Amino acid sequence: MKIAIVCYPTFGGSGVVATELGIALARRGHEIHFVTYSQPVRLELLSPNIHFHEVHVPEYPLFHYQPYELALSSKLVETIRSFGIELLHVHYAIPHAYAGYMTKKMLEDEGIYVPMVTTLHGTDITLLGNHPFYKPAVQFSINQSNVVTSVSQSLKEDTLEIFDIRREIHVIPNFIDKTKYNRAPEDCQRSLMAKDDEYILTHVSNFRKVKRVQDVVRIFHKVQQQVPAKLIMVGEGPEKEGAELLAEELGIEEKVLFLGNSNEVEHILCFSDVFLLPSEKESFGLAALEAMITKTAVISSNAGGIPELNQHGVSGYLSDVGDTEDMIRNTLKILKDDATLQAFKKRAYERACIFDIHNILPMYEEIYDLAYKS
Ligand code: GMT
Repeated sequence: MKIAIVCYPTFGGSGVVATELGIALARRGHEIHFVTYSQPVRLELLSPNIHFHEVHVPEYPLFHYQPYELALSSKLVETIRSFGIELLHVHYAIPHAYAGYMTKKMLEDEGIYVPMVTTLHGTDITLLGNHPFYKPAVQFSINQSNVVTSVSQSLKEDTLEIFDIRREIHVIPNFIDKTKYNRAPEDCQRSLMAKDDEYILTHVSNFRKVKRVQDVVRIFHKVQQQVPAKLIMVGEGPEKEGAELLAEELGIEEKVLFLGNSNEVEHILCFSDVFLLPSEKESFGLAALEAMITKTAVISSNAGGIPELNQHGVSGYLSDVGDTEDMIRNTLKILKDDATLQAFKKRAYERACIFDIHNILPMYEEIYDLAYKS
């Protein structure tokens, strides 16, 4: 099938899922066209089945806000026409589903019919879509999609609660390509990050408020008082500075490494023991899945879709949002001896394997068939 994928090309989870999905579909023989404002960060290699079409938004001084949706839908119309695209898959409703709807309408005017699949990722529903400034447009464009998917049951329920949705929402969980994470332990250069006797705790996110990165630092502060440990913080975002300041205030700045955005998350995760995800909202928690596939136990909140991934007492532990004391206790339970840690690591890996791309990709292919026939 010839598929156009619209996504954010950045380090955010929705962009990562869209990119990995496109790469996997291309390997299965589909022709994939990414349409976005810059080359997606995880799209390192273009192949004969993968194309990238850049959306340019010229700066014009009259506009206080440059009209990205207009440029995106125009680019989509041009791409769909030129390449005979059969299906449009938009990731993250805002503003992609809206631009996708306009694309469909413009093409219908020329007698071209292209079905649209919209995948809801989380904050497009729970934080932004919810806002009265966006809500009518988001609800309308979700209802106008031929097929709607969400990355967890929890996100589906949130969507049905927040909006008046007339479409069925199909749950297709996020996925991982486990072959990308099969680094041998001797290739993991753990010594670069910590001493032999130190545990490594990791957090990866976009450092937005919902991630509660200060909780991450506070949990680590107490944990390192009990066991030797380092904390690796990966990502960039508005809350990063506050987390750095807190680490300084608590006198642990030498034990907390802020690495910024990285294309090598799997290298960092491969020497991690515990992944911390105390988020206030999380529709799925892709970063936790990436940690689990590298045999890292997860200490998380029980927000949103996280319990659909992290199993309490199995792959890690879940606590109420903000209950850092419980998260500290749970981290120490995992780190209490090597046998316990290894058991959690093994079970985290086994749980993550359920979300391997080979299990999830056929679900998307089924959805494409459904949309195509609609
Ligand atoms: O985590 C973020 O804030 C980024 C955001 C995105 O859309 O890029 O992530 C959302 O989508 C991810 C991929 O489906 C999910 O794994 C994240 O849980 C979700 N984030 C939130 O719901 C806060």
